[in-house]
Amino acid sequence: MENKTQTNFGLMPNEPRQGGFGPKTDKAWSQEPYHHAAAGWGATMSVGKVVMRTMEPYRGTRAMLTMNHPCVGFDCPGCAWPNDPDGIMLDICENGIKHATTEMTSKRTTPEFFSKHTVAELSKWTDFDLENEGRLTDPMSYNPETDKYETISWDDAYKMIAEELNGLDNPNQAAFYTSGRLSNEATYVYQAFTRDYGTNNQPDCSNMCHEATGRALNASIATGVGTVDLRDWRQTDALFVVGANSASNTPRMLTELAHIKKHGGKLVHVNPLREAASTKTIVPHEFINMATFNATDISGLDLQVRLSGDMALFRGIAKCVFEADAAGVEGAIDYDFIDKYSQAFQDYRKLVEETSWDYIMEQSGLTEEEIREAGQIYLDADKAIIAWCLGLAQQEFAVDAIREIMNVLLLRGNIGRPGAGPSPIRGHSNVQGNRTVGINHHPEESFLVALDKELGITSPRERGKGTVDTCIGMMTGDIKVFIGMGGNFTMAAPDTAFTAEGMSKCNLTVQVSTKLNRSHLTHGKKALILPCLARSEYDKQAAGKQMVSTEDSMSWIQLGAGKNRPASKNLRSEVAIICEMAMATLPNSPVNWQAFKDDYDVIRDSMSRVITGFENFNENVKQKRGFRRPQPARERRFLTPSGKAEFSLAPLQNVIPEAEGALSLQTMRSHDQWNTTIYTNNDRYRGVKNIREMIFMNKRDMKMRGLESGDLVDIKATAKDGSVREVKAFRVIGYDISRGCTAGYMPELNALIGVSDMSHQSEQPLMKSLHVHVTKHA
Ligand SMILES: Nc1nc2c(c(=O)[nH]1)N[C@H]1C(S)=C(S)[C@@H](COP(=O)(O)OP(=O)(O)OC[C@H]3O[C@@H](n4cnc5c(=O)[nH]c(N)nc54)[C@H](O)[C@@H]3O)O[C@H]1N2
Ligand SMILES: Nc1nc2c(c(=O)[nH]1)N[C@H]1C(S)=C(S)[C@@H](COP(=O)(O)OP(=O)(O)OC[C@H]3O[C@@H](n4cnc5c(=O)[nH]c(N)nc54)[C@H](O)[C@@H]3O)O[C@H]1N2
Ligand SMILES: [Mo]
Repeated sequence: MENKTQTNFGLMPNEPRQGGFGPKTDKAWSQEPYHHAAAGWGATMSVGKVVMRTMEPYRGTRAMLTMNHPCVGFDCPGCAWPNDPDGIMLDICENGIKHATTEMTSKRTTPEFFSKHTVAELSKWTDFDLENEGRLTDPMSYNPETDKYETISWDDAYKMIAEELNGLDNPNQAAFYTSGRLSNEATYVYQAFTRDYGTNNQPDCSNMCHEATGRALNASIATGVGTVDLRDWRQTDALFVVGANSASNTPRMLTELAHIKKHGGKLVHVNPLREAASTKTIVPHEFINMATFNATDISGLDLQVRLSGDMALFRGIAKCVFEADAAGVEGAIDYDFIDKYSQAFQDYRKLVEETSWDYIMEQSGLTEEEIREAGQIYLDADKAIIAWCLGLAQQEFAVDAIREIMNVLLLRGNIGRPGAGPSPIRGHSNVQGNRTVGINHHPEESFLVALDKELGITSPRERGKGTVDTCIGMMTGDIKVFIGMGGNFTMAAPDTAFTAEGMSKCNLTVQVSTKLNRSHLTHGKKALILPCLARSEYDKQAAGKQMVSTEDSMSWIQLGAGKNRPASKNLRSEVAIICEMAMATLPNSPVNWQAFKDDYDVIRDSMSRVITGFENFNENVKQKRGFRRPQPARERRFLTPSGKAEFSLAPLQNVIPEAEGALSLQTMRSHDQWNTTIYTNNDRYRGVKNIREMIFMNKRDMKMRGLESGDLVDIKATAKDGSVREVKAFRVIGYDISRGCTAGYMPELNALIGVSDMSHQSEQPLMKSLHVHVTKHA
């Protein structure tokens, strides 16, 4: 079979496109250091532009005022940062507003639009242009004869899905993807449907995001999530922020950084790049400061580790703690905690002692002095929190690295007491809730037992396929039906051309979406686009207006409801679409899908009998601020096999590319994008304008290669299996980034990530640790 290239699917143009997948541009690109504070007026102006472009100033403003007000408004569809537990009124941020207002656009992608454009033609559009057509209005079905999407009734669409699913030899030939936007209620019925149908093939965006976090924390302390919340943040003495670009990706976190600093707490930023959140900010709530450009200092110790050098840094911090203990510093190690609650402490001490400073320095890319400074900050703090995001979770040895962070926290009993603990920062607004309520391709037996008992079904026990295995399965023919609840699988997954080709081989692809994206164009032989309500819109079912819940990064679960009129009369809610799919596909199901669809309280009651911590769910979630999910580890009950918190004993692996001239490459987000949705070609805090097809490189590394800022380069990535992928004619830009490291944007650079190039610890694709060669464009 012919091996398709990027160009076949319009994934990468033949000609270099400076704006990448963003808007086309011939404006001059530029990059210069950004000297202003993060947030503040730059943010305000940028919001204004997006609101004007989507032509929704009124609805945008109204949305802003009700967003993140539990029970009154809806949860911001942006990131998973928690709402203010003490109730500051305007708990919103620039990127959340942008996100919500683009959802509320008045533009529509109608059947008339589809009648005017073939898929072949749309494939040549940029991803920006596709989404910029606005909200999808009607169910559409692909017609291979015309190469166009045509209208289909909802009933006929469900019939097609049922026929294809029931026509498979085995339910494991279907895969059911979830993007982290789905509410708890929709997620719960979705996972129940796929298990009633007969498969655990539940790839989700977590497989690319925080899978490593869940695995590491479970192994160490028997919980998949962080143990702190914002009240802990507000009383901590030291906060480590590792591998997160909070000014762009969780802007509301800036408020907390400022708060910690103001109260005398210490901040340590660990990042190969100097990101905006490590300097100064204007707290979005403080309007007087905004008006007077009065920035708050949020600087701290900045540690520019090499890519994946974090584990070595934390090993070094552990060394400092052990050294202080040996020197007789009282309380350096919390022996009460160690004795009572932990396992394998002495083995860990030995391991740390055996790791040399030289190796730690080499692997972290930091000096001993820098690491000792961080160690001292850690030792001086009675209460410490370590927070991390993708810079850590997407590493090859991420599970080991996160467990090393846990080791460091355990040494000083920094868990299960106020102001202390691990604090992973989640991405999508409900990605954490998706896991809590059952999306998992390797579910726990206890969950399946409870689910089966509640619903009268027999869930499959066989491990399902995650994201990478789904990509491979589509290519090998093991997966024949792909159903995507939200998201943009083709562009989010690794190895774009491979994934696109796999999708095109499926018998049926179904995308439940709000906007047109490339996953609709890299479709199966049969293909459906099913348009759904967005979170900002009201959802009316038989029992009246419905509310849905989400869980934030810090385990708070809240209820919300949209207020806006749906973008089209022909939209259905995600819950309704899933229940209707289930009823069409499984006519003999013991589950009362109709009751779930009619009244989401019924779903919540069912969840309360299945999910630990969800007892009295309907009642608890309807409290003014919702509730925090109970979590044994927060109370120092560690439900690991040993009943104790487990020190991990992983050796420090080499993270430096061995091939001559090879550099490490990480793929990250710009300020003006939401994953695969790109708003503009700018990246404000990194000072980048009008360009996305670029990589940052340390100036000394450029000099060694005879490169100057602005030169066109080709980037070749070598996967672990030896296969090579290449993108051409990107610009290289000199930047303050650690030696040997480069950085560019996802999803443009996903083309470089081999599909099988994943972490053997987490099954996550190596999105932050590619090995590349960069040469002048030939
Ligand atoms: N505006 C906006 N907000 C978002 C998103 C968005 O696309 N746009 N996406 C959402 C989602 S789904 C997620 S998961 C989160 C992602 O939030 P982030 O994790 O902040 O996302 P990235 O842009 O991938 O940035 C990774 C950061 O880690 C650093 N980094 C890379 N490699 C390493 C390393 O080896 N060590 C260390 N210490 N640092 C490293 C990078 O320099 C960068 O600062 O954001 C969420 N919020
Ligand atoms: N190279 C590289 N690749 C990455 C990453 C990286 O750092 N580097 N990050 C990974 C991470 S952390 C993540 S989370 C994934 C993101 O992967 P996804 O979640 O799959 O991608 P998104 O771009 O968030 O999805 C955008 C689409 O979602 C649909 N959508 C928006 N709102 C709704 C809604 O309310 N309901 C429904 N049904 N659909 C909606 C719209 O049609 C829109 O086009 O990408 C991963 N890919
Ligand atoms: Mo994510």
